[in-house]
Amino acid sequence: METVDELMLALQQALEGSREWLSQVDALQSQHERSLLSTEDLDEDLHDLRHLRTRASSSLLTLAFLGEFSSGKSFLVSGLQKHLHLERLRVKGNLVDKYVGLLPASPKPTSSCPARVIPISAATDAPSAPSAPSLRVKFTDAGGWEDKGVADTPHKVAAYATELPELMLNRLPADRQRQVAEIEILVPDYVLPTQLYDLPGINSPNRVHDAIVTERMQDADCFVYVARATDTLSESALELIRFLYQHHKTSGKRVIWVVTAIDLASDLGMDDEPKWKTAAEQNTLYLRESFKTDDDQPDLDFIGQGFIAVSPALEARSSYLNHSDADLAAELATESRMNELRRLLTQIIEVDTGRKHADVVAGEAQVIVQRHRAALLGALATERIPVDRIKDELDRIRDGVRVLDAEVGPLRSRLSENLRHSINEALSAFDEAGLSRQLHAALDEEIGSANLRREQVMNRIEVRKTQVVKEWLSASDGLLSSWDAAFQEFKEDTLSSLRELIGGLHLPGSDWGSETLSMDRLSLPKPEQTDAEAEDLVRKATRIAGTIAPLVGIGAVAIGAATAVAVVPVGAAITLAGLYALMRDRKRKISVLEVMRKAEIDNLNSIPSESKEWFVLTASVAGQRIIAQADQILDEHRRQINASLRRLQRRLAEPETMERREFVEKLEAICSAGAAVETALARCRS
Ligand SMILES: Nc1nc2c(ncn2[C@@H]2O[C@H](COP(=O)(O)OP(=O)(O)OP(=O)(O)O)[C@@H](O)[C@H]2O)c(=O)[nH]1
Ligand SMILES: [Mg+2]
Repeated sequence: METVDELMLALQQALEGSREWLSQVDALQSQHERSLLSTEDLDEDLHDLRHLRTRASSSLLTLAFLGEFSSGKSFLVSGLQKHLHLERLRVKGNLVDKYVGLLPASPKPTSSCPARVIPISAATDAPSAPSAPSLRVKFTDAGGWEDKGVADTPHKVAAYATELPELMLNRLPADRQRQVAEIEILVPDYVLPTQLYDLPGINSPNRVHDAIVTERMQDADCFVYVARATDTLSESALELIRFLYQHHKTSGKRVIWVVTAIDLASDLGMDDEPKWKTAAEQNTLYLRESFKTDDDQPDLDFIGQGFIAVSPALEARSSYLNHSDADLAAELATESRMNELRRLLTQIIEVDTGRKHADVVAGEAQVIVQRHRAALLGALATERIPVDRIKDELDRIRDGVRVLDAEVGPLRSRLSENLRHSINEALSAFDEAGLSRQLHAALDEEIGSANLRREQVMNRIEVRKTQVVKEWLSASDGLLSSWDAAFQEFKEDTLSSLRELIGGLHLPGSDWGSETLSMDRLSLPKPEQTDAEAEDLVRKATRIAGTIAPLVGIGAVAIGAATAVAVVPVGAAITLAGLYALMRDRKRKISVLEVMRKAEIDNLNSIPSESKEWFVLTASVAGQRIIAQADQILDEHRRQINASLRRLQRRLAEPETMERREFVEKLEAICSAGAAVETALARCRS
């Protein structure tokens, strides 16, 4: 098997091949003044291919960083890409150190928004790709990303990342009243092909940020939990770690544990070990105590090898000293242990995420090439129709269009009905009473004798709930596996209905068409779905969900749906993260221990119905996504028909010329070149 490096090289070449091929199509149509593909589509797809090349070279791993306030996340994110720099300033006559990173850092808790640090490659991205980090901002009042220019000063980034009035003054005047949803820093010079998400904690006062955190957790391949080396983990961190636990349990994603700022804890303790070492060991021990499996063993899937210790600040100091004292600089770089963390990340790319990312990128590019090749084959076939048959062909297609247009509407309603049916079918496998019994069997005794006022005890109960629900739902005859089957059937039905409808009207060159209409085409989303599309999806899904399960208050539905969009991964296995948020939010108001226990035991009864509501909503969004994609495919088919009609009309009016013959020959050559481009992309898929 080829290495990830070889695979990436092949993918880059295949993507470049795809881009060149599309440019050739563009050249052919302008040279012969014939329209083959819409120029708008072509421009957009050329842009998407460029973007895919960037992703293929720079985004082989996505990490979501979480940790308590001021734990050192932002320093670490900047440091990993070697964008944390030490500056020595003279303040009131004294020399002081100042670290400057990509993201604002502050020793005081500030509520900052979610931030992404995305590597871009100047060679492959837009020709105008900047050579310095640049800032993009998404506001809550508008959909897309807005460019805010070079991220040259920490103040500029802080102006958008935080909502402190004195910092917001550094925004553009028009932006001062706006609320930021998320920021993004694009870095052209980076050391790891990794996207880094710096996330504020959960339960932020800002609902939008909460939803983005959930969404980013879904995107991420792995999570990084960051703790400071100067303290050890305590109960205050448990809620966040449990949140991670629930995400880990439902998604299987790995957690990397990091203690940072070890330069601040380098003095020796009683045992003659530096304090950071003790902190890392203590923290690992704490995890082993707090997260146990059924048989009372530490949950090693979650804990892994435990905490890794690093200091981005030491590495920044090392770079600062590199010119004046190379030996000391090398020593500090080793002491910072940052390369150990990078080695671990590189290993994850090599054994795990690299191929997965390559597969998705190649799949998205394949869909683009396939679409255009289908259109070109259609054009070619039209050109080959003998002159005396053109008029019949025109009549035949016009008749077919009438039939097609009449069938599209009913198909749409049938798909929604099928989805409802699939969800109900999956639900029939969901034994709510069984889950309730299981929860009581696993927890009643423990709760009955527990001191529920202790966070550690509550933690154990919450961990246990997570385990029971997860096991119940993912058992071989449980809700998730029956949904997987029902959803697969729904997708296959949708695909064959589409094929039937599209195949019903035989366009010139469309013998090849059914091949283009693959499951990939139906289930791979366009690279960036616009917010308007996502919102619309939520609305539709809520409608479907509403007719199946009675849902709690309207507010909860809206929030649930907003996050549900985010929690449905491509391929749509159901995740339950949002469900746990419901469990977590349950207020425990009762003060007497006995009553608390009883309430806690009663609470178990509501978990099955909450699971059900959550499932229905999440499954609806997954299904609506497929229906939206089917809609797009039909729209495109309609456009192809129109193009065929135009071409046939043009041929009727046009005499046979040398120019036309030459054009047809070139078109033939381009169609076969397209097949080769597609094969090259297919080879990059695992
Ligand atoms: N000496 C030293 N200080 C560090 C290091 N990492 C973080 N710090 C300090 O800790 C403070 C907080 O770090 P941040 O990176 O802002 O922490 P954060 O987790 O992003 O904080 P919030 O975003 O506010 O939650 C910084 O201002 C630094 O003073 C480190 O490796 N060494
Ligand atoms: Mg921060």
